[in-house]
Amino acid sequence: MRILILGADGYLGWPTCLYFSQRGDEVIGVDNYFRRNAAVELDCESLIPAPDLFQRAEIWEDISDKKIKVHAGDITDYEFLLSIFREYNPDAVVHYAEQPSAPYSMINRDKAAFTLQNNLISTLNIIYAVKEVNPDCHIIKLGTMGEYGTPNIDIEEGWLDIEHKGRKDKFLFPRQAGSLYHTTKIQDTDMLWFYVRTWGIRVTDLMQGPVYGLSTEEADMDPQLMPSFHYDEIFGTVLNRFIVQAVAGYPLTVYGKGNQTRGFLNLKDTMQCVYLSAMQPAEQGQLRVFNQLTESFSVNQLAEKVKAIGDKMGYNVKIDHIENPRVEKEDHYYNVHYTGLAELGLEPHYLTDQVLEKFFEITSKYKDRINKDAFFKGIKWK
Ligand code: USQ
Repeated sequence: MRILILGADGYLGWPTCLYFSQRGDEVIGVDNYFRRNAAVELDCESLIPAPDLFQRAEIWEDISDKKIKVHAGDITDYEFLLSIFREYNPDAVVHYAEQPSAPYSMINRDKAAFTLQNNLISTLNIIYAVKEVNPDCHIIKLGTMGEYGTPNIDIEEGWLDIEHKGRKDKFLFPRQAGSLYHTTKIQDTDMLWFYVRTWGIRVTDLMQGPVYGLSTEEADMDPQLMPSFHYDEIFGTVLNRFIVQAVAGYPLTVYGKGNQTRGFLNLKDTMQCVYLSAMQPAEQGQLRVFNQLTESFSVNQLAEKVKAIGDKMGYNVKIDHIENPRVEKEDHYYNVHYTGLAELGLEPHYLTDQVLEKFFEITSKYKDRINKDAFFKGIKWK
């Protein structure tokens, strides 16, 4: 398969390039280095020093004898994206090239406008490039579980059957996001659904929960192949933050009551989910939605797990409850249905004590690089 990975420099993008390449697919990776630049601007750089895409591709080629073609460029520039599609004519495109942070989108008007512009125009450009170059190309879009919010009913896998005044129909499951970033993902879904209905394109929308971890089969071959890894308030997801906080001797930053519950997955499972979706594509004229998570935890449960393993390893972990900077429900119902990816063949890597121990071991090697000022800057939702 010839696969185009947009956002190839990121936490998920780079390991995805390696995963497909290792399995014999032809990989083209594109990135505009937005996150690298934003991390410098906001003083919250990756824990692990990540060579740039060109250097990484060379390191990978030396190790594996496999080539990943890389391009630096901005896919909101339609001519640039079109030139990539024309040059490679991919069978599938994976869209990670979005501004991925809820706190970033809430910093100020400019960051909000950037998030809207980047996320919506990049998605629109992909749709147009697919139509213009190869309408059969499968779009794999990273959505988020945060599109659904925390409704007081079960969360179905993308769609909801509704009976109203004696008539029945099927709709996208109701969406109600908790940040402007999450809102752009809803808008993406709506836009993709419109073009699926209108142009008959094929789309898989992966509603992903927060991802944790560092280790993948390929990244474990050489530390220089590890993903960029953020533990700061802006780009770090909650469990990744807690591990690095524990290693640094910084009290774990549980926001508010800590009963907020989300669906999580191991980085290794993100790779599997995207790969399985690519190998078993959506039909033409289908918007296929999968809920991409393997287990649910509250923030308190995660903090307790990190403390238990951290203490066992001699870290003396403290847990702090700080005023919640976000506007979100701290007590809520959460029951998500997710069978689609398992049916495609997903074999989950659960959050075991061994996984946590290994996570501690890897991050502790980079202890000297931890910037404690990045743990909490206090970006408030209002
Ligand atoms: N939280 C804390 N303490 C922290 C950080 C977060 O209590 O130090 C809480 C948050 O308030 C929230 C939960 O942990 O209730 C999850 O926060 P998060 O920062 O791990 O995740 P989120 O901002 O929702 O975004 C992340 C990714 C995003 C992805 C999303 C999936 O950055 O790209 O879309 O996870 S989901 O959360 O299901 O919407």
